[in-house]
Amino acid sequence: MNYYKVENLEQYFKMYNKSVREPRKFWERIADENFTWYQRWDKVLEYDMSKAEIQWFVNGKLNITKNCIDRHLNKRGDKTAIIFEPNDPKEKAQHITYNELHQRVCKMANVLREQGVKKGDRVCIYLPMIPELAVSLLACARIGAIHSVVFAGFSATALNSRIVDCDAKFVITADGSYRGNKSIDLKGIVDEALEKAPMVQTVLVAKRTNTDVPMKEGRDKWLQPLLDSASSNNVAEIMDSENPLFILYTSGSTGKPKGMVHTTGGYMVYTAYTFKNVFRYEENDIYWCTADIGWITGHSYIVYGPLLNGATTVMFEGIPNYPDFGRFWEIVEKHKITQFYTAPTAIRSLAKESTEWVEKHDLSSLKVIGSVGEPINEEAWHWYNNHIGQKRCPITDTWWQTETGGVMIAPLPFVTPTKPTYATFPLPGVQAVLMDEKRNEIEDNQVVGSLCIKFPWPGIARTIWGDHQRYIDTYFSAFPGKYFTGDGALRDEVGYYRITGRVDDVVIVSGHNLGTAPIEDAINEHPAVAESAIVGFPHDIKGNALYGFITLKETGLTRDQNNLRNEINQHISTHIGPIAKLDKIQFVAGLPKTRSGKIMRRILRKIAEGDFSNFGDTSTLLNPEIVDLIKDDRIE
Ligand code: 7RM
Repeated sequence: MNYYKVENLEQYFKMYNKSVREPRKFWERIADENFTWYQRWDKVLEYDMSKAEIQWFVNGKLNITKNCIDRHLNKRGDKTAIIFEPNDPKEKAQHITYNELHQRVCKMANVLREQGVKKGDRVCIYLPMIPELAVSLLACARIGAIHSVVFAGFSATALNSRIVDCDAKFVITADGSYRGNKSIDLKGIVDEALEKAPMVQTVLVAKRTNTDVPMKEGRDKWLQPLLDSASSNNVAEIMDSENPLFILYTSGSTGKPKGMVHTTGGYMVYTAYTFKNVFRYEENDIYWCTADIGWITGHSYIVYGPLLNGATTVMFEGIPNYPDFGRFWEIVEKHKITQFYTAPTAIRSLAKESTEWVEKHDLSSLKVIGSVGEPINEEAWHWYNNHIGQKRCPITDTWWQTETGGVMIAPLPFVTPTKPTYATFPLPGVQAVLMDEKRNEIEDNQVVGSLCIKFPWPGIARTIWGDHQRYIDTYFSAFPGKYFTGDGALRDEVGYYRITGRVDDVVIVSGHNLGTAPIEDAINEHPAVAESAIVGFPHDIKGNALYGFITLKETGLTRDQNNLRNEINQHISTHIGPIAKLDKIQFVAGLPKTRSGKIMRRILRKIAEGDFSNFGDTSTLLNPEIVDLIKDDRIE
């Protein structure tokens, strides 16, 4: 049996069972067969869940960039590692081979060393989706510096708090960035962020928009001239398995963002293994994940996972609707994409538009399509399946988190039969369980519980930067001995998991526990509805009642609103039950979303309650202006 890649369902069960019986042997074989280590580990795993202390491949020595790049040079030196597809379709795409990537990463690594970056230093990377971004991550990893990428759509305030939190002395940014027909003054945002970040000594500035930006003497340096004079010979730092590779901030539901720390050995093994299995990757595939590298999805499945497998990975600078709604499909056709990985929010936004945008393009190169980031509702699943996968390409609905490092639950394409809205089976090596309020494992089907993982896997984050106690409290306290995901899920009769949404998205109405996600699913099936978000609000009689914020498709905008409200409630009644009917329905122009496409329900909850006092940290919102609009039209 090929240990690395599951070929059929029987093998899946065999491997799954083996991974539960002998987890150390299971992971050891994967780590042994597929990577270059300077020194093998003494012990596969050491852990104590009560203290949230987890170590994988203890005392193993490696450098992840040796595995991402150098290891491929003999066989794949001239193969394309990265295809850069610019924002403007008229600008030529760039094909960067493994040899070229090696050169560029070595040069950048030398520049960083010359600038004084040492092993263990934090380097904040605030770059658009240009090749320098991937190169910067890898250059940090090469010299043992800890990268902390901040998505280049975040505000100065958000950037500042992340720089300060990890005490980064170095920042890599660009003059500006392109996004659709807009350009953004990135350097200006950095300058503002640094007003209150005195620890930053050096800012390296890449050129993208060629705008004239102020350069602060002694602090700011243009990157290109430094790269031009740098040597392309670089000896990689020898890293311990458990040395931090990167910090990535994820917003908690309250409070300041959490700097999740991932370490080198386990993250490498986990992203490589999951990439190959989840996307059924084969040599010469052209793989495209539409995420931004500023998110974990981009770290694990644009950069590390694909490169560890010697794959060709696409970096797209632009957005789905520029210059028109066919951009994604044009790119699929142009680069003959074989695996396409995107988020439900993107799928829904494109599904609103005419299917002519899809039909204009040849999607026959596609083999596998994936979804990530939130539960994919039934309607979006079918649209994706019918129009993009053309019923030929299995959809892999991948459930995972910043904290998990890589995919945890997902159908293996051509192995696990798909089922709309189900993420299906946990991957071999992932011991998922559902827990009830009494902290007992749920054995029954169709019962929603708290999704936990009861054994460590190599990709798990090791701590929250600077706050290990918060790490313990957030993930290891609710269910002692287990990692608590914060998500609710149920299992069907064959053992498929369906993620029902964050556990805090449950509202108790007249004593009934109602998950808001299934109600949203039902509403979204109404032909006039584009998207919806449901929250609870206090109600004298029911305890809580439901408030729906709904955006309409073009066809819905001209309808009589009260008729539409009745229809939507009727629809909920027949699909879920009268108990789930909404007390208040507000049609809105948009929903407040984080920059990664997650609806910020916390704000909607406050609006529904009529509490406008403090919306908390809104610096991660993509569309903060929508909040006031929604507030003004609130239904009493
Ligand atoms: C990869 C990523 C994590 C949260 C997670 C879930 C939700 C992600 C799915 C999903 C249902 C999915 N990391 N989530 N994937 N819910 N089905 N396939 O998104 O840290 O940014 O978010 O996203 O609630 O806990 S993340």
